[in-house]
Amino acid sequence: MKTPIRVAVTGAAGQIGYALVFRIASGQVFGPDQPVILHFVEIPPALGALDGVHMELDDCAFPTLAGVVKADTDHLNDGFRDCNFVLCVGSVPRGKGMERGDLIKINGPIFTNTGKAIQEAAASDVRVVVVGNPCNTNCLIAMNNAKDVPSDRWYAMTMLDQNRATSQLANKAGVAVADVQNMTIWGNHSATQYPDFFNAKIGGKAATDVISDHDWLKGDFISTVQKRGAAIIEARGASSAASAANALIDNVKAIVTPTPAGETFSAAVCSDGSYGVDEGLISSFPLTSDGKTWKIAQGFDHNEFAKAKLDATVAELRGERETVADLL
Ligand code: NAX
Repeated sequence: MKTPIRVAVTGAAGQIGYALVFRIASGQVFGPDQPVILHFVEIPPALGALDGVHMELDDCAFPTLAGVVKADTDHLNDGFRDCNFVLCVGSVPRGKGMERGDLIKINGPIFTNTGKAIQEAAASDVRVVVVGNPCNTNCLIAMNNAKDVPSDRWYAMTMLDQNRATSQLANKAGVAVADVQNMTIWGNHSATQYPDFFNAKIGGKAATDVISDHDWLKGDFISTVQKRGAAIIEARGASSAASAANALIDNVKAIVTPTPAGETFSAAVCSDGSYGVDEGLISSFPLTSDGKTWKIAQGFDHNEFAKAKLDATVAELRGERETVADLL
């Protein structure tokens, strides 16, 4: 057996956590011959529920689960100790009447502590994926509070948006989802995100050649992807959980697996200035991975329509960075 890898999940007793941890423990993420030690981090009031999740994990008797470590948020270093992956799912949800700016201010301090603890306690090869919203800016805060952890180790999740967009395109074109490639999400994981159908391919051809209804692409397609989270809440009475956990699994797999030639995946990473996105912002791009680190794929063209969309989402990220400037 290989040496176990350690994977921390914050907010592990929440609904995404419940849809996530069994799949990691079962070997679906890192493979059937890779033991995993799960580290769960929760706020003190959720520790009872966390014990229940732990009991259920024991009851699955997964051969790949090599241990469980539990810590509360007052002991983050214990939670992240020697972890190779830290999946930051936990955060305070947006309450009724709460503005996005309020949410950013409430969650910001959580991520300063998260960043510091990752730097102090996690493994030297740690990679971090932030899911808890506002995920781009939470990731920015954590990264800036962990200056010794290289900037290519930080990701905020836009894979759920990519998956949503991929399904929409496949349905419209009447093809399998596997036929859709390079479906990139640009910018912020928010209603300003830009799902880039111009550079998407369907069966190797430009999506705009396969789908002739360009009004749909520019209108309903984009707004359906942007507002899908709200539509799920409306229909289910609760926010996306299984699809979010699934996207996180896709995201981690995309990070640890070399990307096949010609393909890309979306995640928000620290901008190097590519495509005119301000350096240092955590913004979603088309990426390739060599299994260890990422590169921003170059050569994606943006016409005037796309440039306006990208500018709007980057402007929002810039504004969020200003809101949390004192935490960076
Ligand atoms: P839940 O409210 O079900 O679970 C959140 C869990 O986090 C709770 O168990 C809570 O006790 C815990 N928690 C709260 N503060 C914490 C802290 N400081 N440290 C550790 N744990 C803490 O929410 P859930 O539906 O699981 O969603 C989790 C987060 O994912 C939310 O912020 C949500 O907005 C975000 N999402 C992000 C998505 C993305 O694509 N990036 C999509 C899905 C989801 O909406």
